[in-house]
Amino acid sequence: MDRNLYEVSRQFFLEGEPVALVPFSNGYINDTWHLTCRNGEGEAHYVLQKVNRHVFKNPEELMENISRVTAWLKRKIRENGGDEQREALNFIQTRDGQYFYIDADGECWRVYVYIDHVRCYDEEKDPEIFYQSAVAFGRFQCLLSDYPADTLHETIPDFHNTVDRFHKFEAAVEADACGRAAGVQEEISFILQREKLAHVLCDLQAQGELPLRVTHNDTKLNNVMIDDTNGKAICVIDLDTVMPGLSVNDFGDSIRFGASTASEDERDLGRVSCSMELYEAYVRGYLESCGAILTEMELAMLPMGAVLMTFESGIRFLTDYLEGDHYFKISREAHNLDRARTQLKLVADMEEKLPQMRAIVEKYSGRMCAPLD
Ligand code: GN1
Ligand code: MG
Repeated sequence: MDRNLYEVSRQFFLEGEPVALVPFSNGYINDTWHLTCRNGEGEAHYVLQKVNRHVFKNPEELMENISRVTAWLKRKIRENGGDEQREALNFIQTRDGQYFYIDADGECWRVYVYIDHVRCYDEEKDPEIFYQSAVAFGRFQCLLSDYPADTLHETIPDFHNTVDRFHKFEAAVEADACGRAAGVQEEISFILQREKLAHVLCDLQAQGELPLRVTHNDTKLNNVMIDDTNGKAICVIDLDTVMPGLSVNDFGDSIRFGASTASEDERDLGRVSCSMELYEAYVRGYLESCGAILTEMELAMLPMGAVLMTFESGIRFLTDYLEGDHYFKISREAHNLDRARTQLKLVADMEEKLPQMRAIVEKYSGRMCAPLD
C-alpha cells in the first residue's frame, strides 16, 4: 500500500488497520479509492477521496455544506423510517474532529463509509435504472425542499451561470491559447449562434420566476447508488456541488447524460441522440418523487433545463479544450473536444424534440410547458 495513502488513511477514525486501497470511479475531478481495513473480526470498507484543490478552493466550506446537508437528510430519512446508514453518506472524522484532512502538501482528503451491495451505472441505457436515478434525485430535491438554501456556501461560484460560462468561452476563443480555435470553427459558431439561449434560465432566476433551492448540481446517472439485490435507488453521492441552485438544472443535467443514446465522449456522432424513451422514464420518476413541490414555472421549464445544461456542458468542454485541458481530466488527445461534440449534437437533437419533451412533462404533471422563445 502506498505509504502516503496509508498515512492519510490513519488520520481518520477507522475500524481497524488500513490494508488495501484500490482506485475506483471515473470522475473527471477528484481521485477516489476503495479502502479496506482489517480488524479482529473481519473487514471494514470505506471510500477515500482526494478533493481537487484547483476546482474546490475552500475545503472548509465544502465540507461544512456536505455535513450540514447530510445531517439534514439523515434526520429526514430517520423520520421517514429509512436506513440512514445506507441512504445517506456517512463521513468519518479525523483525529482532530474534522471531516477532512489537509496533508503536508496542502492536499485535502476525506473518508466515508462504503455502502455494500450497491453499484453505480455509467453506460447503462436501461429505462428502469434511469427511472430509479430519477426517483433518487427527486427524493433528494424533495427532502431538501425546506432547507434554507441561502445558508449554504457557493462551493464553485457561478457554477451553472450559463451566461458567465458563455462569456468565458468567448474569452477562450479570443485568446486561443493553444492555437486550437481554427480546427473547431463549426463548433464555435454553433455556440455563438445560441447566445440568447444562455440567458433563458439566468434571466428567469434574476426576475425571481424560478426559486433558489438546495440542488445537487452534478446529477449524472453514475452519482446514484443502486441496490444490487432489488434494483432500487439507495443513495445520491458526490455532494461537492450541493449548493443553492435551480431544480431545472438538476433535471437537465440528468437528461443530458443519462438520456443520451451514447456515452459522453462517443466519437461517432451518428450514435448520439436524446432518447425519448429514457427521457420519459426520467420524467416519470422525477415527477413521482418531487413533482408536488415544484412550481408551475419549474415544471414548465424542465425541458428547457435539459437543453440548457447540455449546451452549458458543451461550452465548458470546448472552453477547456481551447484552454489546454486544465480542468477536466482527459485520457486521450482531443478528449474534451469529443465530449463537447456529443453535447452540441444533443443540443441540436433536443431543439427538434422540444415539443415531444414538453408533451411528456405535461403528460406526467398535468400542466402546460413553456415554448422555446
Ligand atoms: C465533472 O467529476 P465528475 O464527473 O463528477 C463536473 C461536472 C460535469 C461532469 C461532466 C465539479 O463531474 O460539472 O458535468 O464532470 N464537476 C465539476 O461529466 O466541475
Ligand atoms: Mg462530480
